[in-house]
Amino acid sequence: MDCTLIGAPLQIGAGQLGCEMGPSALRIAGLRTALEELGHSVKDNGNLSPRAFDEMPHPNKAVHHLGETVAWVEALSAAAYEHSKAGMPIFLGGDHAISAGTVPGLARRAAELGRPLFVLWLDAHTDFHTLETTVSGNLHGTPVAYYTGQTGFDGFFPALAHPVATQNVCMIGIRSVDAAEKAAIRTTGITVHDMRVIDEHGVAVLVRNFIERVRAANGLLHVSFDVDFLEPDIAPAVGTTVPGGATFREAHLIMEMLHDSGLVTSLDIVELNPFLDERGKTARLLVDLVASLMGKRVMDRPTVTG
Ligand code: HAR
Ligand code: MN
Ligand code: MN
Repeated sequence: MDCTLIGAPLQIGAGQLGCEMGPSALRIAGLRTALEELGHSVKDNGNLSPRAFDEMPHPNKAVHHLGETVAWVEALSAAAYEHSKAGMPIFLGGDHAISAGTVPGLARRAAELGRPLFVLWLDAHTDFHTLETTVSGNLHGTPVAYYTGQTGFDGFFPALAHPVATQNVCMIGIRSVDAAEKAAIRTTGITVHDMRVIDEHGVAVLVRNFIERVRAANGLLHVSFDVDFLEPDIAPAVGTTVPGGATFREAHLIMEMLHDSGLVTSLDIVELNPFLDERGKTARLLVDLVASLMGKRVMDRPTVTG
């Protein structure tokens, strides 16, 4: 496969600084080599930067860095559209606000191809606030509401030409949802698999069901991987750790199943804050997980049972 690495060192969407170093840490942890060893060709497109921007006030006084975020969203949307023309774009965040740009750009490409875009959202959080409901004002808590076309961004974020259908969004790993998000998400078609669902059923059946839906619809599949999806003990390098996350094997299994599906067309790796890491262990784990997504397996065959 032809992979394109696109750094998006956005950090002001999060409540603490450091995600700006995420793309560097992923590169230093050996992302390119890991992909090349699997036989992929890799082009590193370097890091994006936003156009010049002015700060924008918002009636919700909690909202901060809106002008800067909007400038990034525009740059990322254009880059995602461009780099999804051929090969597999891998966006190196940066905080999760980058997905407010990547997903709309990919949705535009999908619309052009006449195929639906599906999003697998691996996260502790639903990120379903609007500019009006966010209490923290941290805009990494808003991308899903934006790219699915909820009201509450009008006049601030770019108008959305191709909102992602809520029925095409599946969240796994959820364990921290604010009251306003909970109320809003209930009325949508978004599939929310919280940690309890994983405990009761295991990740495999959840992923398999979603993959089959994507396949049946001839969809493009974007995977958005937030570091806080993982259990904090194995992935401490994130500002919003929540206990009770996905284990090492659950995360790898999801990646391995996604690889075998052959359906994944793009990827975000977000919220890595190397300032909070322990000797690079989170960055290295993320590189290993991307390798699993891109074909690394223990035996040279998919797992066979029976
Ligand atoms: N819901 C909380 C807020 O809006 C926490 C959002 C945290 N989001 C991320 N990405 N870290 O998932 O502030
Ligand atoms: Mn997130
Ligand atoms: Mn999160």
